[in-house]
Amino acid sequence: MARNKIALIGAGQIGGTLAHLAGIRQLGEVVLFDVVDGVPQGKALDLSQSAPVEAYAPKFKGANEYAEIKDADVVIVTAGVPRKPGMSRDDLIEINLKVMEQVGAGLRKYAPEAFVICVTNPLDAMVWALQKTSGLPRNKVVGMAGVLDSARFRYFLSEEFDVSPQDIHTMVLGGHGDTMVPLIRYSSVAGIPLADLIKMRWITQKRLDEIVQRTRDGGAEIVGLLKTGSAYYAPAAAALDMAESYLHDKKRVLPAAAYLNGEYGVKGIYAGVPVIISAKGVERVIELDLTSAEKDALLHSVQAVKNLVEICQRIAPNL
Ligand code: TXD
Repeated sequence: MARNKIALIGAGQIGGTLAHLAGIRQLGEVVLFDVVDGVPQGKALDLSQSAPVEAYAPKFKGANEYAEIKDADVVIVTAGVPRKPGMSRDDLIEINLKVMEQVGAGLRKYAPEAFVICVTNPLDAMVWALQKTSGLPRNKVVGMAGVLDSARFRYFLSEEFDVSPQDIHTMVLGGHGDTMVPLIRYSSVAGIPLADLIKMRWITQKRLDEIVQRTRDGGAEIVGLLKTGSAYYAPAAAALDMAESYLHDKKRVLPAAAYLNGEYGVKGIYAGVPVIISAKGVERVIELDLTSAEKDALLHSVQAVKNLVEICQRIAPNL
């Protein structure tokens, strides 16, 4: 059986972690691409040398030429620059938009059939730009943020309740930024809604509000600690879950930045919503029956994404 090919555009912190996890999860052969000469090659060699110990069949390659990503099944894009302390995700827009133009051209030429997961920030605007510049079908280009934001929410709740994070389900909608919308009503511990857990005195509303805020600030908290960059272990794990759902036709229901074509009353931009990811790509956008307060919060977040997309269009009027 032919192996799947996974191309990682950007061989930095997240790219390297993605390659390692893809090896451990035996997802297929991995090509690490970067503009910096030597880094993807060095990481690929290092990873290949971990194979005898980890007991996986190695097939890692480092590259500086887009031709090497030819016919990739999945492409995960982390190319660009990350945040430093004091920066917002939106401060990255100008540099990373140029990067998306290059990556889009590479995808168009060498991997037009791929399922593409964008991770680069500011996420919702960059995935929009990547779809435009690559010209790939909208259901084959998605952004990763919701799985990470939900995982952060799950972890904080698991700490609070002292239960396994595995038994916690959460849903985070909207853009990947300060306006993201962690949905309390759709979050539960083994099916027990958070509202019931308040009644059961497991948590107070005030404490829950603090955890929601910590989730919104989850990325900045790590940037503040690391000082030299942003989170990479959890983002890589989250992006690979999306890749696996596509490669193995798992039909996972995951929050992702998906192209909205009228769903939630939004048209023409990407924003975080629950989707089903199958071998077809984004098979379906799930339209939740939101309360008016939830809908307002989502539309507020969508407005923040629209503002970023407008900045992109001012910088690159051809998009
Ligand atoms: O939830 C999410 N979506 C995110 C997003 C969570 C955490 C971090 N997120 C964003 O991912 C972050 O703000 C950055 O925009 C990306 C990548 O983060 P990472 O921590 O991996 O950044 P690095 O280590 O700086 O790696 C970026 C690599 C680096 O090796 C550069 O040489 C390379 O990108 N790079 C390029 N590769 C290809 N082509 C071009 N043009 C290019 N420019 C830089």
